[in-house]
Amino acid sequence: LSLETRLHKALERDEFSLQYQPVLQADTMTVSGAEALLRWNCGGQSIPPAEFIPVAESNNAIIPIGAWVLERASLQAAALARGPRTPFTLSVNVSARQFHHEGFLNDVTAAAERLAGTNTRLHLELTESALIIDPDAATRTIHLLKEMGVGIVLDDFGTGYSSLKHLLDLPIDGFKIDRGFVSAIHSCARSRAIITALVNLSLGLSVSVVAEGVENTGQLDFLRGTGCPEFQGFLAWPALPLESFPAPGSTPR
Ligand code: G
Ligand code: G
Ligand code: MN
Ligand code: NA
Repeated sequence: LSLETRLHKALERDEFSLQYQPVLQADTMTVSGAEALLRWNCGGQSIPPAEFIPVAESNNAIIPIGAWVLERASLQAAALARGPRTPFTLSVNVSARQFHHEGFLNDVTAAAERLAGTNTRLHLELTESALIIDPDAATRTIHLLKEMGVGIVLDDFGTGYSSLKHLLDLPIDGFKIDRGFVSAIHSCARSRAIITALVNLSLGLSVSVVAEGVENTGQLDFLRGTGCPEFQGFLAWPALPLESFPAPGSTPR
């Protein structure tokens, strides 16, 4: 069977699961949030999202799959955040097609209602392609999400069709620094300059910024020096099954 065919049956066969990568405060090394990452176990074989998400996006399977991700993540949020003490951010990736689909706002509303009255804030991670497909529709949707208290974060910021005008025109709550920049911190002065500029931009705009793919203390020390407030990466934890997710406020090792 083709990947495409298997993907259409994967939901009814209950082959998807979510893992959660901890997001940490850079200064205290404490857990402050989680990014939900989709996993597909296809007949005992784990297929990486980089392989199946593009296929799901091209054949619209991403619509029911994306809805399932929002539902599952919001149902599991209480177990991740564990009690009303520490503010917690749950980040969910949203593909451009899903974002522009008619059912999307209903799915997010249902997810936001599950989180209401908890300490958990919902952030949706969008790539800028979602803003470019139909800028007027994207603007309307983002304003509606904002009214719901749902945050919009630009994923892989600076790697795609980045336009600083998005940050000017839209009520964006933050962006994520792509791990390509982070992995080059040690070897590339240009990467360091770009990261420094991105962090300064986020501070000037009073929006959040999370550095992705932090793998060693040298990278973390550099990021701290720039004032980057949050990070995720193998230095702290990889994506984990729900049962292994550390308590908010805890520190690795
Ligand atoms: O976990 P991993 O590094 O393999 O994820 C690779 C990429 O797949 C992520 O950076 C993300 O962009 C995408 N991805 C993971 N989970 C989801 C999801 O639930 N929805 C969408 N649209 N993309 C996801
Ligand atoms: O596409 P997106 O950036 O949303 O997803 C993050 C992806 O990066 C996930 O697939 C996750 O497994 C992967 N990842 C997370 N931390 C690290 C890291 O420290 N190093 C590397 N190489 N990959 C990472
Ligand atoms: Mn992401
Ligand atoms: Na990313």
